[in-house]
Amino acid sequence: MPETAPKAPMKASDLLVAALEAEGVEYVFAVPGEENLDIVESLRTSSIELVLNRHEQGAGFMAATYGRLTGKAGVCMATLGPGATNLATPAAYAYLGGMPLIMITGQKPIKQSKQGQFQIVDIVSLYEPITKMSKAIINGNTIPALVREAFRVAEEERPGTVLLELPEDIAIEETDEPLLLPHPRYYAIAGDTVLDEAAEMIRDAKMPLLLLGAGANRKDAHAALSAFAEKTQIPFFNTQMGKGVIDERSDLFLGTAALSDGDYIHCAIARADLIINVGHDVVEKPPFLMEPGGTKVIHLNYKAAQVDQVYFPQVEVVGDLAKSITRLGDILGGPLEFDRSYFERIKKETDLHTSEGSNVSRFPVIPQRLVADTRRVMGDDDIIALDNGIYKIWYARNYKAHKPNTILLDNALATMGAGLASA
Ligand SMILES: Cc1ncc(C[n+]2csc(CCOP(=O)(O)OP(=O)(O)O)c2C)c(N)n1
Repeated sequence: MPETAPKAPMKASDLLVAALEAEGVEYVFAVPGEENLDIVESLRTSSIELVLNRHEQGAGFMAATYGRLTGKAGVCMATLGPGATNLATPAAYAYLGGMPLIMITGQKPIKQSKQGQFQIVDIVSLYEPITKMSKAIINGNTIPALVREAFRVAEEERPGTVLLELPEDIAIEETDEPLLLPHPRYYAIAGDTVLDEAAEMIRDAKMPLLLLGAGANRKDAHAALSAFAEKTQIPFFNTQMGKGVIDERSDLFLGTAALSDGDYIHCAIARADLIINVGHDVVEKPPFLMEPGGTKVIHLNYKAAQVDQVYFPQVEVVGDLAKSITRLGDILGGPLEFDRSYFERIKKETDLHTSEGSNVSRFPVIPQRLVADTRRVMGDDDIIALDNGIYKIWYARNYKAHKPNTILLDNALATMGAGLASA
């Protein structure tokens, strides 16, 4: 790994901020406290902008959304005790939602303290179940390795939350430890054997469907997936967090699995004999439920499937999503031949039903009209950020996303409160 030696011993908080700069951090979203003052001072003379918030939860949601949209970990900061506990909801939001987030929290001195247990909570243990990694920095010399590891863990598939706690007396230590610089990350490519097996299953299918989930929105898989659908002419549907991966104005789009059951798209799912699942994992509310002996599933993702009572795919194509799907399209060659008439009927019903009420002038406004009006005024690249409630379902079902990640909603923790901060 490349490394750079600092010119002279530096303060640990300066080294921490230098390590954040080396990771490309642009913003730290924070409600700082007394225990973060050294970091705040180190940030003041850095290239990183400190974005002050009114509540730690908002800072966490903002940083998580930065991570969700860029793939680079967003960073937020809070003080010890109550500041750190206020980050719990965004920690769980990013952990379940697969968003790279790094939370830096302060702490009282750990070598010698005259505070007793005032404001002391075991934050590192508290966060263990809702982070991918939760660690205290107990020696300034470990900062370069810990920060590099934090970014690796937060950003690597499946992305999520990391907590680093920096106590006051460690922040002022002197250290001459060199930085460890990041390097580009490449994911492994699925092997030919499994790709051939998947292609054979697709060729044998009588009514295959393509499903796009959150994982396909996290990475730049839009072009590869659009080309795959175009080439094979397999109809697709998506999860709420997979909206927009392929333009939903496509003739092949059958709808979003916004409701749990009983929608037109569920009729298509019930008839399908194979679902090619790209990027959905069981953390998001299930778009379909597998049953023993029922519809077969091919799982395409960066990681193998987490098995669940409702999810146990027969074939797993594990590796770089875009590369796997392009390879699969090459093997299949061209449009698949199968009877599409039922799926075409579903498409007609879905389009009819999701556009119903678009022009109804009633007061108070009905959800269908509100969604339609929002779509009318938004450009292709414009982003809407939603909170939670029934209205989110209306948007997920009726709003046609034209581009990836242009509808930001939470269908994993499904927390209220994230919408405004995300925006
Ligand atoms: C932090 C949090 N608290 C509570 C809930 C449970 N919850 C989900 S939707 C909802 C009500 C939302 O009401 P409103 O914002 O008026 O939207 P509507 O459902 O009427 O569209 C509640 C309390 C939640 N998801 N997150």
